[in-house]
Amino acid sequence: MVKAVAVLSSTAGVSGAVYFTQEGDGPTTVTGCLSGLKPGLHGFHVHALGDTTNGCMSTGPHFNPGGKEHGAPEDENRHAGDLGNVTVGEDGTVNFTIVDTQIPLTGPHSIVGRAVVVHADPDDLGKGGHELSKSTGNAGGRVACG
Ligand SMILES: [Cu+2]
Ligand SMILES: [Zn+2]
Repeated sequence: MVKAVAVLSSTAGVSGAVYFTQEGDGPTTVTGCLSGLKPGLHGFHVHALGDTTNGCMSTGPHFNPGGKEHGAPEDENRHAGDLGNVTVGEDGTVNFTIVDTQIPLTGPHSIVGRAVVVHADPDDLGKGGHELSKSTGNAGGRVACG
């Protein structure tokens, strides 16, 4: 069992932590709790770089070792880092569990040492028709990362 954790920080009052576990070559389970977000959907991704020296902006684009387009977690054509959205409740908090096969914790495409980013707006999963849909899901600003 391999484990990793990301503690999120924010200049927008958002806080939380995200935990990753993977058994052997099996899927990775992601559990997290976030608070201080506005209710509704927020894009949630693994970005390529673990560099937060310039806040969330220095975490680079979505982790994309396969050179694919942005998509939904269930799509064949997606960035490895595309984990979709988290749904925040009226109290500004969310607890979630995501199980995904494209974010291993070991090997050449490991996500360890990268960054988790929570966005201001919903991720359109590549289907919004916006010029940014196929690269970022048009999910808006980066409100927390770690
Ligand atoms: Cu993102
Ligand atoms: Zn993406």
